[in-house]
Amino acid sequence: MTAIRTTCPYCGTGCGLLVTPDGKGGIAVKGDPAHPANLGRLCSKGTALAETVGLAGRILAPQVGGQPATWDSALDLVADRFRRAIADHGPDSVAFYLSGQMLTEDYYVANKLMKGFIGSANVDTNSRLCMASSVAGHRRAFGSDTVPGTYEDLDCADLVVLVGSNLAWCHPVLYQRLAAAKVARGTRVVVVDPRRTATCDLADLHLPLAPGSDAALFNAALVVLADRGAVDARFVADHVTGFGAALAEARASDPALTGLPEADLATFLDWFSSTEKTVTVYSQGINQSSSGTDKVNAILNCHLASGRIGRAGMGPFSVTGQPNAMGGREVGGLANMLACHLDIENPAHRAAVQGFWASPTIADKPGLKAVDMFSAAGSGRIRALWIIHTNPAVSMPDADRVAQAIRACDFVVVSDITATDTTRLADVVLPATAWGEKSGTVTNSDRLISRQRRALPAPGQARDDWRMIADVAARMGWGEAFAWPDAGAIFAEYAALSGVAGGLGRDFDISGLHQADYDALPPTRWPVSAAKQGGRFFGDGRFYTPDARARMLPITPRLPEARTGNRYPFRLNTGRIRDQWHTMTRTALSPRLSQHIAEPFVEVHPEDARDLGLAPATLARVTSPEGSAILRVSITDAVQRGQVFVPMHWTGDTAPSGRIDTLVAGVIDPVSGQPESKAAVVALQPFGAAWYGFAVSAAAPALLQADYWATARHAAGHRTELAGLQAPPIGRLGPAPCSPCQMPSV
Ligand SMILES: Nc1nc2c(c(=O)[nH]1)N[C@H]1C(S)=C(S)[C@@H](COP(=O)(O)OP(=O)(O)OC[C@H]3O[C@@H](n4cnc5c(=O)[nH]c(N)nc54)[C@H](O)[C@@H]3O)O[C@H]1N2
Ligand SMILES: Nc1nc2c(c(=O)[nH]1)N[C@H]1C(S)=C(S)[C@@H](COP(=O)(O)OP(=O)(O)OC[C@H]3O[C@@H](n4cnc5c(=O)[nH]c(N)nc54)[C@H](O)[C@@H]3O)O[C@H]1N2
Ligand code: SF4
Ligand SMILES: [Mo]
Repeated sequence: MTAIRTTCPYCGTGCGLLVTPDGKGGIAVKGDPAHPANLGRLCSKGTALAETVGLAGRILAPQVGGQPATWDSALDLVADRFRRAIADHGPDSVAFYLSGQMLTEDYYVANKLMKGFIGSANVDTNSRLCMASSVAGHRRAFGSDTVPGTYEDLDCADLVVLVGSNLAWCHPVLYQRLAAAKVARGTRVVVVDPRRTATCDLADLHLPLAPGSDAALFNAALVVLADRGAVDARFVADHVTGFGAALAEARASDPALTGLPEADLATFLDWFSSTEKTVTVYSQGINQSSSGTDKVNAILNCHLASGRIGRAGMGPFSVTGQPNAMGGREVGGLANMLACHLDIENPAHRAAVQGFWASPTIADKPGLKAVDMFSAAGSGRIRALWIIHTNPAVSMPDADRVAQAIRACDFVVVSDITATDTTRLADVVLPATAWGEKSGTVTNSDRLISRQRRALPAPGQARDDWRMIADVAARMGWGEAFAWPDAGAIFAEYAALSGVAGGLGRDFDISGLHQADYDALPPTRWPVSAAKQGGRFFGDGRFYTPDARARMLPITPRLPEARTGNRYPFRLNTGRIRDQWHTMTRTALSPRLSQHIAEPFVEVHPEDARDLGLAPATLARVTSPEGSAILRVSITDAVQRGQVFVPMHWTGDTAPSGRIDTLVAGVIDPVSGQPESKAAVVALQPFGAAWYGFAVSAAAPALLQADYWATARHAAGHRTELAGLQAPPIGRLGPAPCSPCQMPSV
């Protein structure tokens, strides 16, 4: 069979793939040499895609109240419950919680239904946990959520500063690209991260700054740019406002907040001030912070002051996490945006969107952001909630409370491909087609719009996400406005709306793309319009603010709050591992990917481990004011004293006591509403297991009752680690099933 050109469903690098179906439900996957994002390269997760497309565990039919149901009865119920909530309690009593992994077409339909027809802006997305601070920082500085540069800038920069980004594990193909640039032209690399990560292998300098102190670092950089004559006075005079106030505030801030050794700080400031071709890449170490938006603006200040923006080899570069995090921002997935980078607060923008949609209404104020949305679901303010393509019972901060809120909410619908901690709390579960079974577009970190193309048939009764939403819209009485025959027709409508936005002077304009282009659409960088094609933004010094000038902001560094004195003396940093994707519903299906790290862990500094009496490879109990977890101890000086690191991936299905978001407080950035996922406060103690064990089983273990267990795919089936506080009675360990785990003895 011939290979189908498509795009990887994992990270925002957006690698192109060549997928060849074998005709028996399987596929072979290769990197697409013609895709500009990866030029044929793939990472471990992309390479293992073929191992994760089987139908094991897939939801194949709608379920109502845990029982199989027909599509008609399930969709009638969803439409009826949403309609009743709106009639009785108003449009703001319903909400959608979406995902940066949805296709642009799915997002467009959901956003149109909620903002234009239901008339509420209660449509938010897991991008609130991910990109919201970057979005808010961009909008404050540029007047729009615009990523100025492209990946080519990494190829031709002289200095790349990676801030709060573990690129080696989280954007591995970009990391390989940077490594190649370093070999080719000696690019200097600086990693700014409290933790020594795999990415530091490439670094000429690692700055293990104090958690949350990035704004103090970039304020220091701004001062040095000014003092060493590296400010682009012309650019500032012609195109920037706020330089004086930002510099004054930067001078008032104390670089010692970073806790960095003076010599390392001085080296960084030397390199940063003297290298014109500097790209500052930033990710969750910046965004997931109670001062995330300020940190973003502290970085943008430096690039604006030095005029290092919009030209080859330089610029601030917020790399996106999910495959369509960028697309979701473009299409209006966030509760405080309209489609196509139009502003909800702007009456002319609202009128333009409503006019284009010929819709009965248009949301006129921002809706609830993720953390508030789930609080509202728990308190009865939200009566009907539809969760699509995300697993908030695991990934939201204060996850037990979020699970409680989903349980308490009158009516919850979840669209997923497999059973999860979230689907188990839903009134209605709708089976979605997965990657490989559906068609649409995604936008990656450098504004390339790429096609995902169908390579496999839809299994069972699974339906595309956009179609379920359109089916419900039709049942709510709006069939005509939601009557697209296919994803290409949705894209065409979206592209036309972006032309309206372009006409209003917005950056996002793809009106040059038409339905006829859709099937064969090659990776295409936006904008695509009569006025502009691809390329970088802001080289001409024109920004999207009313006076067309960028804004520098005075930034006062704010460290994470102490909250609870000495009872919780450690900072909990959380993040990702190389071979698992988020809540593991797909990557954990691959034995190969499970080999890298098979169990949740807590990284502890050797001196802290000694003081706490934690021995290597034993278990620790980690406690916060919100909850508690049991994790395997990994002793390493990659973390600093007083800090611990735990991965975010494990769930009720894979290691119930390793669900780390049950410990993370719902503290948010006041501007972006993004949670501080990287600086909770915790205490540690030995778990004190009376016994440890492991089991290898052909089938997935069921009904595990041990105090601690974690299970992973293995070449032989499944491997499960177990431990308990009480020694099992000796007599029970005979031929009968092992009592702690209820598994046949092996
Ligand atoms: N393998 C894999 N890759 C992925 C994903 C995945 O699940 N697995 N998910 C994708 C998604 S959605 C996202 S958003 C990206 C995330 O990509 P990254 O942001 O690179 O990943 P994280 O591990 O969340 O966090 C990055 C680093 O921030 C550091 N950090 C913590 N606090 C601070 C701080 O105060 N300042 C600074 N400077 N750094 C700090 C952490 O130590 C961590 O190493 O990854 C994408 N890629
Ligand atoms: N402590 C801590 N928490 C974090 C983070 C952190 O760094 N630390 N990072 C945050 C970030 S950046 C992110 S992006 C989130 C990610 O968190 P989530 O979005 O909750 O994680 P995923 O596992 O990607 O969830 C995707 C869900 O969609 C389902 N799915 C897969 N394909 C399809 C499909 O085609 N259609 C539908 N309808 N469903 C599908 C999957 O089975 C899965 O249940 O986690 C956030 N939470
Ligand atoms: S780098 Fe990201 S997009 Fe590329 S193959 Fe790996 S996970 Fe997929
Ligand atoms: Mo993310």
